[in-house]
Amino acid sequence: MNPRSLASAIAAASLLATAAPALAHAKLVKSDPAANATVHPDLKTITLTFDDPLVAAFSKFTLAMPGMAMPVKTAVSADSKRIVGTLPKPLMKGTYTVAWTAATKDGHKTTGTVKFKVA
Ligand SMILES: [Cu+2]
Repeated sequence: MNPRSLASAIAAASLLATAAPALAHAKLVKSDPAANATVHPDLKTITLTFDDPLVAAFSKFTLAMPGMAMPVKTAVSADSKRIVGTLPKPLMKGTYTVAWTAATKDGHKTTGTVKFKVA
């Protein structure tokens, strides 16, 4: 490779490196309850925190016990980084799965789950 094409290869590589963050999708950075935590039945809210601002209309989560959906009302926080779910009533003892969808302004959606226990 001559120096000139090497230089353009490096330029192309650094362009790719620069472009990468723009392609990044929202990643879950924190959850409350934490993954696999055991919490009390009087849990009032579930909060998921992401690394990128979310599009509120397409970002949410559901809550379920094995074979049974549980009511939860979700909303995206004012800073757009968190999805907060409000629980209308105390939870039964058992294992719960939070299944989330996080949408970012680039139109990409990421999904994932967080499990926790109520005891
Ligand atoms: Cu993306």
